[in-house]
Amino acid sequence: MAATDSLIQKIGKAVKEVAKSRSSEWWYTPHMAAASHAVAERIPLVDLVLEVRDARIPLSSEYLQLRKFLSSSRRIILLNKMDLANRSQTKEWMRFFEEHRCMAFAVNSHNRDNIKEFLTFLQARVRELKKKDDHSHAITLMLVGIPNVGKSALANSLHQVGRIAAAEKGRLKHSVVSPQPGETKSIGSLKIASHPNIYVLDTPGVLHPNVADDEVCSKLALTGAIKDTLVGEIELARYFLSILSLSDEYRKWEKLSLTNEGISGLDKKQYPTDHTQDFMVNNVRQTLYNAISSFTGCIENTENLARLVDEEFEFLLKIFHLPLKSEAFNNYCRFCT
Ligand SMILES: Nc1nc2c(ncn2[C@@H]2O[C@H](COP(=O)(O)OP(=O)(O)OP(=O)(O)O)[C@@H](O)[C@H]2O)c(=O)[nH]1
Ligand SMILES: [Mg+2]
Repeated sequence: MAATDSLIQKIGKAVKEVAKSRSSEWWYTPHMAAASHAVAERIPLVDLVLEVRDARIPLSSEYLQLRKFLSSSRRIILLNKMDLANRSQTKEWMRFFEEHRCMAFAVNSHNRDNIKEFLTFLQARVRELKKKDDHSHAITLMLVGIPNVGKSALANSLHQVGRIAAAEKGRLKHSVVSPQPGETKSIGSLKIASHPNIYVLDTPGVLHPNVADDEVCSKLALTGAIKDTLVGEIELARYFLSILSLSDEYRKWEKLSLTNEGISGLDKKQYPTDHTQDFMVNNVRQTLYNAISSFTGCIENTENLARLVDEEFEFLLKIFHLPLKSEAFNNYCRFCT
């Protein structure tokens, strides 16, 4: 998409700069190298590998190290965070993987019914495996993937809906889930079914040692596989706003019930305070909807798109009560010129 090219290049360049400097927070951290080795050692030992990808970027979030290991019959691709992806595009991706003879399943780790359905699918797969290989031992599945795609959330959800005794659920520890990439540092095991016993291994997220191309870097940064601070939060926000402005997604927000005055214009008594965040989200959406739909220039043109994004930025700074000329924003403007 030509209008976003310069942002993609900037983000790609920022990631490459960090990778070159090899600071403690670079693209491929020492703990990733160790984890990559540990995961590779276990691949031949486990019964199935569940490769978790981000449903919004199913190709860019591939765990590339798997390519050299597996026949597709021992791998299931999971498109996690399906709730954040476009539904019809996810269906197309599922068809794509089917055509490429890859087993794939779209999931939302936060949705209990969806996870139950997935567990049933897994148990059926395990029964097939047992028929073929006559396993008498417990079955082990391993979750692998790049950082922040939801491996630990999925491991916990499978354990929580797991077909195991209540006492086993209480005793076992859970994986730590975090919005920051790189949270899981070691391999952990959770039981998810009995008769036969099925265990799932949660593993640390690992990127490929070679830095990806600019567009992949940008997508990984935007969806949270790379720390925002590594890339530059303002570039990322601009990249997100550009994609949003060029897509039709914002049109869904037309009918939001907030007034143009936003939260400050609401009768706060009507709304319980613990829902403030929902109203903030609605307020942001409505503001962006108004900014994009009232913009008159052709946004396929790079300069016009940049102008629209500037306007959106100003509106957002107002909503969040941030100073219009913050130091970071000034530095960014200097960087752009
Ligand atoms: N909306 C949504 N968020 C999800 C889903 N699955 C996980 N998340 C969120 O994504 C973030 C990352 O989840 P984790 O489970 O910690 O990801 P991870 O792959 O284990 O990350 P690392 O341990 O860093 O490799 C958390 O904020 C989760 O709550 C999902 O299906 N939908
Ligand atoms: Mg994790």
